Amino acid sequence: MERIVFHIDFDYFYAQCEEVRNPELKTKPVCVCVFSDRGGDSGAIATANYTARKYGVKSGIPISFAKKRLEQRDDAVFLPVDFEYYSEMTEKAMKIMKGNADIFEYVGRDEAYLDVTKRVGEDFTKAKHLAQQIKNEIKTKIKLSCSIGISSNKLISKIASDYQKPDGLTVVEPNKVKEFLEALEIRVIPGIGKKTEEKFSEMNMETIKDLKKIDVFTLNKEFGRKNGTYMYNAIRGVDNEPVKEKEDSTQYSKMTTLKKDSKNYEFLLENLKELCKQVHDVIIKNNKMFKSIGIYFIQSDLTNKSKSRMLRNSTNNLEELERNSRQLLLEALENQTITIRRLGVKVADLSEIKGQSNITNYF
Ligand code: DGT
Ligand code: CA
Repeated sequence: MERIVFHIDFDYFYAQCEEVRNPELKTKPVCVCVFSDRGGDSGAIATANYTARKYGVKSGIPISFAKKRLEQRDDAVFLPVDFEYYSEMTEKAMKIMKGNADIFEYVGRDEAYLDVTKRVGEDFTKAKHLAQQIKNEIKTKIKLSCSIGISSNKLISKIASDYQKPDGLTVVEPNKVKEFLEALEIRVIPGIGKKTEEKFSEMNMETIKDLKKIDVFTLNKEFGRKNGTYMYNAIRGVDNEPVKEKEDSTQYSKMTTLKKDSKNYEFLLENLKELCKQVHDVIIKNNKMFKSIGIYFIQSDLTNKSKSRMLRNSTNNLEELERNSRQLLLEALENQTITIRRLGVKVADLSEIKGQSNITNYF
């Protein structure tokens, strides 16, 4: 059976999120910066919008370089990262994509694979329509643009989603794979880094078509059996990796609708404790630690409110979760005029517990 797989990747994600909450930024070069704690301009660019990229600004370069490159643009904007806000956007985006997939695999904060084989009845024309619908739904609901690659496997779809960015939609049907790949530069193959590319370049090999002249034995000898075979297959568009069900696990949250709308501390605290326990259970079950804690309200007029804080160290400790949530609740209630209808607790900035050294945290 021929599969149909989407790879969806959001365009200039952090910078686009910033444009969404402040549309005036759209015409300006926008750089999202990770300022280091040394002060001034020390730190690096996380990402930049396409206007800034025209001037050579890209992920990873020092903020000072970016400023230099944008010297002639006095409208250039440099914003600090706001991970919490981007996580909220990720969550919304993933929800829309998940609703449109037979199998949904979360990859990273702005990236996912969808197996849609069944719902489009193995039909590429229907698949293209579905992709357009997903793009429209994302645009209408959360105002973001993304690029989608469609093919019969994850590898080609990933390459295809990057083929026409931003706001791209690229379909590579099985009978077009050879033609599509051969024209591309070697570096589009995921996993082929700068060094490998240079190595081939020295051998006068620039495109995938050139690379096909090398047999699998030579590739294995040069790169080891695993990498060599991967490369040999990848440039021929061969990839059998299934799309595996995986959800966004960058944060866990639990929410409850209160028995009555209220802004009474004691009443809310009771509910909050229960929510902390539930979130903590999920954390332990998944073998995780968290570094940030948040509480959020949906108020009686259906508006939202949230408050969060970052801990000094990651933890999976229930008391710490309860204590911080309680403080956040107190702070939030300080000037609370309206009653609260639903209450939630969230932990984020998760990390994996490695080894046994943290076992005491369970008790
Ligand atoms: P694109 O997909 O080429 O239109 O642009 P982005 O910005 O979406 O790039 P992508 O998909 O590689 O990365 C997604 C987000 O991850 C990006 O908006 C910011 C973050 N990111 C990427 N590279 C870096 C980096 O080097 N440092 C930091 N702190 N964040 C990064
Ligand atoms: Ca992206």
